[in-house]
Amino acid sequence: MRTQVAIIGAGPSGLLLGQLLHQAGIANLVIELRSRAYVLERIRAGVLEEGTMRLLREAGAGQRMDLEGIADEGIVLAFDGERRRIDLPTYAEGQRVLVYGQTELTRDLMQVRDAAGLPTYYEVPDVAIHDATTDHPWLSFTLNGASVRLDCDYIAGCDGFRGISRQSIPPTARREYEKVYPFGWLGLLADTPPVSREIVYAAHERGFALCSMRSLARSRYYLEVPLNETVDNWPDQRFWDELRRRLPEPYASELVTGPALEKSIASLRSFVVEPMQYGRLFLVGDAAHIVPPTGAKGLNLAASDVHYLRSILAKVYHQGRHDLLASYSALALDRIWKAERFSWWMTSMLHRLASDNPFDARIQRAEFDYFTTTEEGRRAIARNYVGLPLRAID
Ligand code: RFL
Ligand code: PHB
Repeated sequence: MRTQVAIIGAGPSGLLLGQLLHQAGIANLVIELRSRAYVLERIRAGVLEEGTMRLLREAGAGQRMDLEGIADEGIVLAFDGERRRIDLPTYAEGQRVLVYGQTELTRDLMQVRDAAGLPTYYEVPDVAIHDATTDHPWLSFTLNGASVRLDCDYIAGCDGFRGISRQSIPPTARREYEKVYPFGWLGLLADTPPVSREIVYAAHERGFALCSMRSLARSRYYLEVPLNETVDNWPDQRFWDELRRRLPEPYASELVTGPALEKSIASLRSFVVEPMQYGRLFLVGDAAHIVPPTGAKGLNLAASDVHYLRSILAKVYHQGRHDLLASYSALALDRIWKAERFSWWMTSMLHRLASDNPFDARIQRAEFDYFTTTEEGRRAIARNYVGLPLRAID
């Protein structure tokens, strides 16, 4: 088999990249370890930046997003019962964000890929990368029980944090930066009306809580929990009681509860690998970096990597600009490190830290006051939250 760009992973990075390359006239094939249903069942991100929305529209996958997504013009930050709203358009040059579930976005991308008749292989084990530093890289994998060789010009490693792409780069050719937080997020999805039309980030002495949504009839809530917690310890009633204790008024009294459709615990991590390329292998999205979900940046960073890689590849194929290939990692990392900083900072300000030192708690409070009450503080939060600009490639 042969294609121009072999894409490993059918998450948002792989599917978006595949569609945008196709529109630039570049052939590609997507290979995914899991089944289509499994990929669609993962409940993850919910907040899209305007740059991400533009890319999805460009990929022809923006129709349902534009109809069903919930535009969010503000976020609410709370600290021990006190609420402060940050108006996004006021402080971020008219920009806002859109609440639209990653599950829906993935479904839309799968549909446009199917409609364009582009090849995606699901449930493919044993993917391995070969000859990445030569002009003739290739993949091997098992398809319907048979060993297959896929020759290509370039490989996009879009296989998430636990994929094989990053691991295929020799340890001497990469450097990893990591911070693991001593808490996780317990998430709950329920068919109840969201307690607030805008996302609420609430710091509380019992731990952080987040109120989000998937639609005006479906809520998504999170609670900070110790790392060793298990979902079994959290029957629905305990979750709702704890959430109510951590939320400020009027949310605490207005919270509508109901049976959980899904409950899961995610650990929190900051991670970056440098560089994000090795010969003709390019890492995209979670394969190269992870942020704690507090800034809602993970999926949006994946989209910005896609923007840089497809812009470069389009110029390589259509204008012979091979010189641009070497610039991918540096271009992507510039934006990634700024989003890493913002996500780390939001996480540190709003979570009950491992430290029991009352000094740290006072610093968190002072930070919250400074950033939510001053013009420059609000501007810093809003501009980072709606997403820093994507650079054009020339
Ligand atoms: P994914 O989504 O992990 O997809 C990778 C795909 O690769 C497949 N794969 C392989 N395929 C072939 N061969 C192999 N050996 C393979 N190994 C793995 C996997 O099966 C999978 O299908 O990575 P991608 O595409 O880079 O997308 C990244 C996003 O999914 C991620 O950044 C976000 O979900 C992060 N995130 C959030 N991001 C936001 O922008 N806004 C948010 O509000 C937000 N909230 C969140 C989040 C992540 C969360 N969790 C659970 C980690 C909230 C949570 C709770
Ligand atoms: C979500 O809706 O799942 C969500 C929203 C905002 C975040 C993280 C997750 O910061």
